[in-house]
Amino acid sequence: MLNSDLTLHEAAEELGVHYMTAYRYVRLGLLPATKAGGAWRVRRDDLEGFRSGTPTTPVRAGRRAPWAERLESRLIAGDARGAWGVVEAALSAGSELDEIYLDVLSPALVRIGEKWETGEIDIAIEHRATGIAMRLIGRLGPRFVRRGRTRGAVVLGAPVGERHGIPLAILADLLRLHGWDVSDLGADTPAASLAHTAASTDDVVAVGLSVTNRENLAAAAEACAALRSVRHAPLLIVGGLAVEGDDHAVALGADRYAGSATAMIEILDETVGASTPTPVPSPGDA
Ligand code: B12
Repeated sequence: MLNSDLTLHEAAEELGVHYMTAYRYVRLGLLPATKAGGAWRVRRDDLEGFRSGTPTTPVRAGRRAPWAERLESRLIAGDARGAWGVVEAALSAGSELDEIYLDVLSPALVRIGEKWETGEIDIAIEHRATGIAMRLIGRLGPRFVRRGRTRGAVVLGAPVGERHGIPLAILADLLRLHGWDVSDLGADTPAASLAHTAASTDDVVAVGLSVTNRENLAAAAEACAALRSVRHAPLLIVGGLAVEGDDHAVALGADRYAGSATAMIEILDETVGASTPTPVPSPGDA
């Protein structure tokens, strides 16, 4: 009987809380639960784990809460509302917008990738989790936009064949937060289209190319060559899991390597953005 499932009503009763309170725990990712036949089920050991866990709140303690694990659990369960609940709870507990991407969503996706790689979860679960992750990014995106004059335009894209577009979407929002006007062309962009977009206006100061899958490195080199051929070629920065560092980036035909959004922001600040101050968020932003 130790690991027998409980209904949410039974779990609430054992915890001595109202059903809706228990439901809220599930939605916030605090109490692991799965949905079977339209009803929530809670494993006994998860209930015990929850019962013996350190009480959460106040705000500072909340910042250290394991939001990534909670989000991972909601993503794997296919629970879109619960996943958004975790994001909201993390924000209410004091997490910054960039932390939601870098310390909550990204580690959750990495863990999901590992679980897929080891066969712990099926590809369908990973695809469903990815869909929810994209919807979370869609909901958070507008909060990253800063008012006022932008510091310049940046074009982002991935080479032909590269289907990992989430890294770009995250990178785009993080750059927007720092005042850059970003055109994210997303995954699988033809080299000629990337080059055309980069050349379309004079205010494109940089292009960021993301390569996750090593099989797409040749296409990345082609994209770099096309971008190099445009008049007033902007600064070309490559990054992503498939790129091994500075020498590799230069060998692909780029100017610079950046392994993270922070590194790219620093490069932009040093090279093209020194004269343009970061717009200050207006009250009520984010
Ligand atoms: C979601 C996902 C998918 C989705 C992508 C959907 C989408 N719209 O993006 C789908 C299902 C399509 C997919 C497909 C595949 N995937 Co996949 N996928 C993932 C997963 C789970 C999450 C990816 C993600 O968004 N990560 C979170 C982001 C934010 O992290 P990130 O990539 O490190 O990006 C950050 C930094 O690196 C940096 N960065 C990234 N790019 C750039 C560029 C610049 C310029 C800069 C400055 C910074 C920068 O900033 C980002 C933001 O912080 C990862 C697991 C993982 N470890 O990430 C596997 C993973 C990337 N996939 C993998 C594999 C093997 C595949 C497939 C080959 C599987 C298959 N056999 O079909 C295909 C390849 C498809 C293709 N041709 O591209 C492997 C890659 C191994 C490798 N490096 O070769 C991983 C690591 C899974 C694993 N553990 O094995 N995948």
